[in-house]
Amino acid sequence: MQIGILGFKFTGKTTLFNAVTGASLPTGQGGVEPHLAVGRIPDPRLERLTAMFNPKREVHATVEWVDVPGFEPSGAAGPGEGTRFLEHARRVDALAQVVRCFDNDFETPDPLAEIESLALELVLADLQVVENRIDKLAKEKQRKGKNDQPLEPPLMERFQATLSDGKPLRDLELNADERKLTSGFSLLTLKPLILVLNGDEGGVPQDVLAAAAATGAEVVDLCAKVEAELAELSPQERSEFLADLGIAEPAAHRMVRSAYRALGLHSFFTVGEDECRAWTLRRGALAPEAAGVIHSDLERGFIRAETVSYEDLIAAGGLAEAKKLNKLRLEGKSYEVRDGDVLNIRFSV
Ligand SMILES: Nc1nc2c(ncn2[C@@H]2O[C@H](COP(=O)(O)OP(=O)(O)O)[C@@H](O)[C@H]2O)c(=O)[nH]1
Ligand SMILES: [Mg+2]
Repeated sequence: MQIGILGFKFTGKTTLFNAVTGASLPTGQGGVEPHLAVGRIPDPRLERLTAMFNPKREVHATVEWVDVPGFEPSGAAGPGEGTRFLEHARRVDALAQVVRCFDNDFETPDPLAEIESLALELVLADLQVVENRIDKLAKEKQRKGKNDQPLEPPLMERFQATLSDGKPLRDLELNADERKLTSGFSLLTLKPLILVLNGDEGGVPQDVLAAAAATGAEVVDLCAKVEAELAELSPQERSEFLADLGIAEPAAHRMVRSAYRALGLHSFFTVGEDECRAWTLRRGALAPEAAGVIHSDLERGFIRAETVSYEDLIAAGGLAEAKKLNKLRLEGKSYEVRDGDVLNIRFSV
């Protein structure tokens, strides 16, 4: 899974990328190359499990982050001109737009204009894809007397109407067949979007927060510069620093989890003396699919999943105690894994 960090130049994209991946790329340069790195999904629950089991290893779930080259409104050429930026945006699974809310030396911030301008660019790029597709479908129909996929023309026309209205496609209700049909087109406004309002230490103005939330996107506010500095501290130093400020965890952690949720993902855990580990799972996935995330043998030979919720395990104080309290369940193939489930897969191959 990849999340693209997008936005105008000098909004703090690379600073945020450094904060979430632990990279130390130079900032303030408005670079043109994309950068890719893996970042952990911060999860305080995993830390508590590690404290309980004292394993040799603690392994976080991860996602890949892409620092996408800055978006530049396609001025003279007119909006909708293909940019390098769009190529990179098409390849990722979710979009995190960094919006500048802090003052820099040369321009006062205009966060709402940034949000609208990028949203429009994505809508226009999708409209072009959809209209090309409509042309192709019309030609196919002329040639063959019908379309191979009869569901597609009405769907594309619905898309065209929505986009022509200036609206993203992500709010449309699509059934499973329709989703499948569209999956090959890399439509940008179908991808989950989160808005990262990047402010100064003083925070982001309330009216900007409200206006961003009104777009329907998931909104997180932070100060990327502080987050990048926090990421460079040792865990010990970081908790002391946060405790001084009376903050439970870095804002970047909230941002990462929002993006993870927006992707339709959640985590389950495996625990033991060797390793406590968080694994990424599609929301809605059943126990055998979770087993398959660990190893394909576990999915193939799946028998049962010994399951306890994170909360029950913590409340009980250990696996043996949870079992005594009847909190350890044996779940079968049709069990839908919940966020925070602690699983032990029984299998035979
Ligand atoms: N005041 C302030 N400056 C920031 C913040 N985030 C980034 N910057 C600065 O803005 C400039 C551009 O940041 P950079 O991450 O390179 O932006 P990019 O072009 O979007 O990748 C750098 O000088 C950063 O130090 C922030 O939260 N507050
Ligand atoms: Mg950059």
